[in-house]
Amino acid sequence: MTDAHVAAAEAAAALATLTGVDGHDVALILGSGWGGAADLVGEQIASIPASDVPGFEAHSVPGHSPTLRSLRTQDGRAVLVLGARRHFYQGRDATAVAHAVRMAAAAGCSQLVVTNGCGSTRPAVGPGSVVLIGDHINLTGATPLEGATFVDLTDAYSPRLRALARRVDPALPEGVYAQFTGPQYETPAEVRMAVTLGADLVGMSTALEVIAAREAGVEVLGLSLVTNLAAGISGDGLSHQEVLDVGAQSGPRISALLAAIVKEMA
Ligand code: 8IG
Repeated sequence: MTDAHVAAAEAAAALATLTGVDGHDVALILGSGWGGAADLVGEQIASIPASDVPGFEAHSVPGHSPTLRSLRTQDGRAVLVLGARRHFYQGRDATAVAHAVRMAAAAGCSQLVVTNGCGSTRPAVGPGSVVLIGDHINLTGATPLEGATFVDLTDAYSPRLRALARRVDPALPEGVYAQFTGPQYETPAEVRMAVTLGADLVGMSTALEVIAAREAGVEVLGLSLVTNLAAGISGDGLSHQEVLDVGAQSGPRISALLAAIVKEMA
């Protein structure tokens, strides 16, 4: 066990004590636009400040209080909602980014649904589209793994869960997600590079979390909400307001989709 895994086990023990829920089955990371899904997934059993759990305390942003929530689905599964996502651009530490995922694995989660808001390099897949992540390209230059940890990332995004998601919504397109470090958006030249490399989606999260999940043997489903066309793809510049507007408008629809998918994951 590395220090990171010891820390994750300690966090999982604290999580069990503070929530009163001994083990969890499914973890959800709700990215930009996806926050409303938790209310539809199950009944809330507990909500605790993430800062009460070891490994989260030092990182919370003043004025912002991320929570860890425990939900119970109708069929009795315990769902852990990780509202404490840390981004690589907030300190450039892949271990910190992976902590919540590792805690979820230590808490018993065998499945992770990771969501995000992102840019699309495909004009036909515009703002408001939901895309199943089929694969990723890690452009951060970092990894949460340490030492000779040769994790297989073939089928990192579970073909079984992707097929399940397509049964819920047969029209879901699939794409390759490239994680940039951010926090700046890409230049148009960087977007062209990403397209050449095979990216359909560009964002600032997810790949490092998924690497940690796969190390832990957790089955992963990834869903992206396209909030904007990537830089240079449309004639216009990127606006953070557009990103927020698309997230807000799409919220109810994508939350219902995610809840329906989690229901089928039983
Ligand atoms: I929302 O266009 C969102 N996040 N890197 N590029 C990157 N991250 C994003 C984008 C985008 N839109």
